[in-house]
Amino acid sequence: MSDFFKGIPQVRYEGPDSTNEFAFRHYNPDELIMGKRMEDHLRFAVAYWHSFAWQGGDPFGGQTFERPWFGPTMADAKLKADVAFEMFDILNAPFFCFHDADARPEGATFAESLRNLEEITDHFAQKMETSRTRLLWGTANLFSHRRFMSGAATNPDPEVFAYAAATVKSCIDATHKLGGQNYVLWGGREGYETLLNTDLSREAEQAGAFLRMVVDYKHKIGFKGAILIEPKPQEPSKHQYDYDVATVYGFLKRFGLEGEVKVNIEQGHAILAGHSFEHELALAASLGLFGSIDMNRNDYQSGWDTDQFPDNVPEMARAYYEVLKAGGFTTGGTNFDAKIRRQSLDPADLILSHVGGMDVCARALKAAAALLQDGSLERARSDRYADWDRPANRQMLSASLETVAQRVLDETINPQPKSGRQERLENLWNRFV
Ligand code: XUL
Ligand code: CO
Repeated sequence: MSDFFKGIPQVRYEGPDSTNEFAFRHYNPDELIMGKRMEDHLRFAVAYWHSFAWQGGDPFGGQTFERPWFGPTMADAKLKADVAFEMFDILNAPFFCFHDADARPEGATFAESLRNLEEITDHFAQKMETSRTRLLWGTANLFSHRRFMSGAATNPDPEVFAYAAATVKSCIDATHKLGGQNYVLWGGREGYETLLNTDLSREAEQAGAFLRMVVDYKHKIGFKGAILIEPKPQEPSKHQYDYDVATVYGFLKRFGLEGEVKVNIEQGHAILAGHSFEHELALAASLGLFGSIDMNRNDYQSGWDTDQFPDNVPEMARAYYEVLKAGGFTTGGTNFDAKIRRQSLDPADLILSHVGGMDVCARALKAAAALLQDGSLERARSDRYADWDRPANRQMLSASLETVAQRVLDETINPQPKSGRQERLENLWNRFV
C-alpha cells in the first residue's frame, strides 16, 4: 500500500443531497435502470495514461506534476501500477484501459521493451487477483516515440511498419493475457502533414494490410474481444485517415473488414470532426459498428483536443440516449480518456475529477432512460416515417425510376409539406433533462 492517496476515503453512493466531496450523488452502481444495474450500463474505465503517465506538460511548458513514480525503472513502473490500482479501488472502478508506453519503461531494443511489458502486465495480473477492476481495453502507443513520427502502418519506411506490427502483436498478447474485453487502434500518426511528400494510395494499402493482420491474429489466438478503431480527424497529423465514423466505415468496406471491426467513439474527436457526439454514435449504430466510447470533451473555446472530464449533463444525455437505443454496451464501456488540468496538482484532484465525471454520466443515463421508456420521442419519430410502411410506398424502393414517375401521374401525387416539429421535440427532451 503506497501513501499517495493517504486520508482519501473509499467513494460510495450517498444520494443527491450529500455534501461529501468524496461521495457519488447519482452514480449508484446497483440501481436498476431499464432492468439493468447502472454499473453494467455505464461500464466506467479509468485511462491509465492521463491519470498516471502524463506529467502535466503542454505545448508551452513541461512537467507540473510531481509523482513518486516518475522515473525510468521497472520499480517506478510498479509503484505507478500500485497507485493506479489503489485509485481504482477508491473509485470502485469496474475497468481500466492502458497503452504499452504508459505502463512500462521503453527499452533500448524491441526485445527489452517487450520484456518490460511482460513483466509489468504480470504485475497487473497479480493486482487483478485481489482487485475487482477488469481491463476494458489495451492498446499500443504508436505515436509518441520519434520512430513513429511519419506514421506507423502508413510509414514510408517498411521497417517502421514491421516495428509497429511487432508492437501491436505484443499489446494484443498483453490484452488477451489480462482478459481485456476489447483491443483499440487509434491511428495517432496515421495521416499526413503535406501531400507534397505523401502517396495516399500506398498508405491506404499499408493500413488495410495492417488491419487485416491484426484481425487474423485475433482469431488465431482466440481473442474474443472486439477490435475497435478510434476515429479522429486531425491532431497530431494535419489530416488523419480515420477522420470520423463514416470514413472508418468506408475504409473497412474497402478492405472487407466491416464485419470484424467496430469503433470507439470519443466525444472530443466527434466535435473536432465537425459533428456532434450523438451523430457519431447514431451513425455507428446504424452501420452496425458501435463498440465503445471515450467520454471526454474538449473546451469549446480552444478548438483542440483538451481531454477534459465531462461536466454537461444535457449533452451527455444525448449520447447515452443513442447508446441505449443501440442496445447498450456489449464488450464496450465508458472510458474517461480525460486528464485533470495541469494546475490540478493534488492527489485528491485525480479522484474528484472521476467522481464528478461518473456522476454526470449517471445523471445523463437516468434522463436518457426515462425518455426512452416514456416512448414519446420514438413514437414521434416513427409517426414521421409511417407512410413508408404502406406497401405501395415501400415498393418504390425496389422500383425503377420510370415506374415511380408514372405513379406520380396516375395518382396525381402532389406532396403537402408537414411540420418537422423540432421545437416540440426539444421541449419534450428538456422535460427529461
Ligand atoms: C488521443 C486518444 C487516445 C486513444 C488511445 O486523442 O484519444 O488516447 O484513446 O490511444
Ligand atoms: Co481516446
